[in-house]
Amino acid sequence: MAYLENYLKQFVSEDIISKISAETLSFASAVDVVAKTSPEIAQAIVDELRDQRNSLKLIASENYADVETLLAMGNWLTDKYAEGSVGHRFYAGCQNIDTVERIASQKACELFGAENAYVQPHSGIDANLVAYWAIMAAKVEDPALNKANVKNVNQMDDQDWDALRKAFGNQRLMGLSLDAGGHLTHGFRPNISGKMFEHYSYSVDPNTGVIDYEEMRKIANEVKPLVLVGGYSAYPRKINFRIMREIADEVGAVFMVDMAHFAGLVAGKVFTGDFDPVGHADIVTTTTHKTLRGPRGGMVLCKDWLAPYVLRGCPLVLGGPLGHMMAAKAVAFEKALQPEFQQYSQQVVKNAAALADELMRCGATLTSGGTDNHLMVLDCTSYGLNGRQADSALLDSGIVTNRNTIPNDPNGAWYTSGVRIGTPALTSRGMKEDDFREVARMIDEVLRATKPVEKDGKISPSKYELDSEFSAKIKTQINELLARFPLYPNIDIV
Ligand code: DSN
Repeated sequence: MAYLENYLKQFVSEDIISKISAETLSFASAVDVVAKTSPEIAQAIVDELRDQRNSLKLIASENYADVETLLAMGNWLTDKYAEGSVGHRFYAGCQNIDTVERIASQKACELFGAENAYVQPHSGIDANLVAYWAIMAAKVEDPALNKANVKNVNQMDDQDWDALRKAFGNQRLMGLSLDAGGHLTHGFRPNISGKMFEHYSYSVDPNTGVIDYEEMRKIANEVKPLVLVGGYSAYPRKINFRIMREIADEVGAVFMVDMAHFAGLVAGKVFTGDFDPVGHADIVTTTTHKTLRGPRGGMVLCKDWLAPYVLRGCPLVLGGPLGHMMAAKAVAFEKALQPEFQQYSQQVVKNAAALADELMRCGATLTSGGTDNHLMVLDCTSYGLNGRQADSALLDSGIVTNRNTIPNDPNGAWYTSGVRIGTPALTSRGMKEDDFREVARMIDEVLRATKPVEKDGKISPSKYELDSEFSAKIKTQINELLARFPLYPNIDIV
């Protein structure tokens, strides 16, 4: 394919064409065309690139999608309705969406060694909803389990679903507690999963900060959950999925893993054997934009017995599939299949280890005493701060993190006592261990320089003092560091 070259050849010589950056041309043209109708939106797109370039992004769930992935999203695949699944659509003319979805699913299966992949979910929440309804639907149709004798899922009305919920009685879900790093969609009340299921938690050992599998086994035996969920959004350690599989089998639970945070570490073969969920779990959900570095979206991988139900995700739970996003997922999976992605994933973990080590050398406390994945949770109380004061002070100095609970957090989910720090994004920029050690020292310096503010004899939970000259000095250091690692160097539009 040489669409650009063929077009330009009409106007300029091949020598000039060879000097043109296709990436710059693509994005510059796109922004200019958008600007004709919506100049403010075009400006926001350009501003976002500038802001991303200038920030020290340590949000553990964020990354920078590859240029190919970005470009695969902005096209007319978005214009097609394609409810249903590959070869089985409710609309005519879906041949190209079929191609896109089939390739994306095949690549996902290849990447993760999965029996089936469903690439339609628009987000991680959607992927988890598809998984939960698929599990319930499968149970309905399993005569050994269908105590309610409810109908085929396609014929169920509201009363049937209601009867199903009541008949199961033990429609319980057990996942990692929120304060220890679990996710809202793992059965917590603010999310619909907390209304679909009676929720139970397992947690971490208070002394080690690491998941206590024997305690998990004990609770699972008492609760007998329908679904045992593994996975997290703020737990800094590997999880042994072989042990969780054993526990699920012991209590007759479906074993589900939400690998949204560490999918890239699985794809990159950092987490293998007991720590790779795909061989162990019945169903695995993920987002595609975190460590996996793809477009913003979700995906479900499952064993054959769940596939007929998972593939009904649309229209049971999801709206029409997003063809342009599935195209970008296919591109991202292809990129993740390359040896460079394995090197990247290994570097993410090495960088996290270096960052954690240097923070602790400076005197910081990390939950569980460190990390063996892409993230860590820094306990800010040793600096006399809560999470909100700490993440705001860091942001003032150009360091972007997010506040997070620590296990049994006395400050609750709003103020919190910790900040979550991750390495995927800056590793994509090319930073290595020594750079992250420098980052660790800057974080420590900022937190040491930040002081809580007393008001009416009480410490304010949100106010703090940080000398603006000091913040400016740190920002200068950050700019110098970032300048060594240009973001999207082939795009020259800002
Ligand atoms: N918002 C994601 C995160 O930051 O971990 C999880 O949904």
